[in-house]
Amino acid sequence: MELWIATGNDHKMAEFRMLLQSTGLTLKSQKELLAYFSPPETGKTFLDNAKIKAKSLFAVKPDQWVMAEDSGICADGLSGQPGIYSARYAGDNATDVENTAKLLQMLRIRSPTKREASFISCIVIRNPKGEEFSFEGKLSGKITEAARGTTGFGYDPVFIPEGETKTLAELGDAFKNRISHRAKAVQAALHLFR
Ligand code: ITT
Repeated sequence: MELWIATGNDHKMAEFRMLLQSTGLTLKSQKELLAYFSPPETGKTFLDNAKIKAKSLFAVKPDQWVMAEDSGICADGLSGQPGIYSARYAGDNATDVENTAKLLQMLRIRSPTKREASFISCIVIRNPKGEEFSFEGKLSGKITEAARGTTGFGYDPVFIPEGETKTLAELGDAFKNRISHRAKAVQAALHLFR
């Protein structure tokens, strides 16, 4: 069975491949479609945005299973920011390095000591009947004062999971995929594919 994933983010796609390996599903990315454009993420919550992405891909793949995810990092010292704006925190076409630099700078200015944060992943799945299912995963931890490590993507170099001393980007992909927000959300969804 095919599962179409509504993401243009290759790092997310690689993680989904690892996390869904045991299901035997054939994962297809929106990038395999000619002229598919991601919809504007106009929602106010992770769930809203994941629904928008799932609905948009389902419109062109109505006879398939479709999955979308919206995710981000919420810093307690910044009242939950950047949250749903994580991918574009430093501007619409910002790179991971620019977004991460902005997060460290904002914490330095507004909240140098309160460094708790969490990653959130919200997954929405639509089946060929058009039924919709949603799942959430959370990973708590804290934000470092400087980037460390080379694996993963996004804010991984500045995030230390609770109970650890290294950043996600130092702990490596295998470790991340055991404990991440995305792993937890996928785990909760697995029953749909059994
Ligand atoms: P799609 O919408 O096409 O899936 P995207 O990267 O724009 O790709 P989001 O809108 O969900 O995805 O934004 C997620 C951002 O949150 C992502 O770009 C990172 O900056 C951050 N993020 C999410 N999960 C992360 C993770 O596991 N590690 C590090 N940063 C993460």
